[in-house]
Amino acid sequence: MSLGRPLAEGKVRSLHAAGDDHLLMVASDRISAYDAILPDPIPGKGHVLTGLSVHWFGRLAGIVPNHLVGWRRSELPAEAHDDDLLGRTLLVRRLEMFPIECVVRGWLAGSGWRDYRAGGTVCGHTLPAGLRQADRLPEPIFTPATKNDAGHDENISREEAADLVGAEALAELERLSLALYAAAAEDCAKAGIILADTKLEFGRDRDGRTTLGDEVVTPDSSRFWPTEDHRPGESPPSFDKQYVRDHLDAIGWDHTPPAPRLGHEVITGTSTRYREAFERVAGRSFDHYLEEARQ
Ligand code: Q0Q
Repeated sequence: MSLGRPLAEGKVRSLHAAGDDHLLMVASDRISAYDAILPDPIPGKGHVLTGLSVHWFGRLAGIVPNHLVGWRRSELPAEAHDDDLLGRTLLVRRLEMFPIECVVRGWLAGSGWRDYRAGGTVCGHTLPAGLRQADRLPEPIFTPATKNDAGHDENISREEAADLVGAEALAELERLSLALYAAAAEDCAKAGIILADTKLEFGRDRDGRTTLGDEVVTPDSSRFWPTEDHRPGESPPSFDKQYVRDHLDAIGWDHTPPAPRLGHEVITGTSTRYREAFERVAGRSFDHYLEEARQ
């Protein structure tokens, strides 16, 4: 039995209907770098990112309800019982998603660093002068974004975000996002990982309750930096994608698709980094997570 045509497909994940009130979210082993999907899948990546979302949904449930219904074989519909799907498939409640991405930044990187260099502000937050790339911010900031027509994230001010979702809803999304980031960043720090930023998505459930959706604090939705390698002023090494980026830079790829092949060593090294990220952040064996997914 297969899942059939997806309702929606992202770069590395797909959404499938599971009755009127639920969806199946399936994570692939595809990896993207410099906005391009690479031709070589990374074995285990989809399972690691799904396992991390399962971990964080449980860990953060005290702050806000979430859309996760099940992930073990016994909790999934028959069409998701394929051994290849177990551990990388979530059954979630359908939500009315808010049309903004709720990004929280504790450190200056990516588009935050780009916007700060251009004008000293990020999403309307005025930051101290003289900050360097990868500097820690005085306090975490809520920096919403929307998807533009080309599908790229566009940073917007909190006022613009309020125009999209309403002032009261935005205040709640900001409060929840900052609380979720603080809790996750504290856990990551204990695991020797800087959670530089994370992107969260929320929706309303059938009772109108604000509910955490999408994936949560994964290497695809967040920047994970090994604490020991952090050097302010330099582009920090990504915990999971550094082998890939170093390889692509070393062969001089100009970031124009199609992306080049990765080779066995980079693929294997990256697969190992994902398993390591899971075990350090979730504090449990990746193999045990896979066994539990088959129950
Ligand atoms: C929903 N997406 C993201 C996406 C393609 C994920 C719509 N619980 C939900 C969710 C969630 N999560 C969504 N819609 C209704 N209820 C999530 C952007 C898109 C693949 C995976 N889009």
